[in-house]
Amino acid sequence: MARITLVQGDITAQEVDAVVNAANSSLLGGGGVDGAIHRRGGPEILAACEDLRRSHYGKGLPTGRAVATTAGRLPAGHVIHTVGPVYQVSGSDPWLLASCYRESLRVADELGARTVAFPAISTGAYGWPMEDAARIAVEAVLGAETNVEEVRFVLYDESAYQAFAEQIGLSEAE
Ligand code: AR6
Repeated sequence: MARITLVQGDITAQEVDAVVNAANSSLLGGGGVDGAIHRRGGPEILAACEDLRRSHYGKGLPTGRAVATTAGRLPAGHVIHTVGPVYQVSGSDPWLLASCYRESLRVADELGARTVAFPAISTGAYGWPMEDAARIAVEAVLGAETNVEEVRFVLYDESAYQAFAEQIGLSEAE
């Protein structure tokens, strides 16, 4: 079982074997984490995503799935792109959000990655409430069978950090 660590900061700065991108199905970029990863990682990542669209993912990457590319100029070894579900007040499927974490860890295992950094998938543009997303994320990671040794959640702000800290039983931010 992977050890969970928490960091408040920018996912593009993480020196890990793989960083996970909160992408969209097009794999062709966007705002938030996705925008930051492509900006800092450079055009090699987009070129790899375009190749994926031409080959295995002609219709795009389905929600809840994950796929790896180069990390370009990022300090990480690889980028694992996953597509979170859009939150809907009328009812959203937590299974799909959990699937993003499980599938990303499965891809990380295929890559031989031992350290993987995740953002809080779906909690920005896709609108999933942070506390609920944190619970789903931590449960999914703790329930995953993986060879990954460290899962690092990289939270952008203090309230996101606190939401994850509560889920893993830390009372105070360090
Ligand atoms: N490092 C860590 N966390 C960040 C960073 C960063 N550099 N930037 C934002 N966050 P989002 P989503 C936090 O919107 O909700 C894109 O346009 C942010 O505060 O990046 O899954 C894609 O192309 C929030 O808590 O991802 C898709 O179209 C969390 O990361 C769509 O947004 C996720 O926010 C995906 O939306």
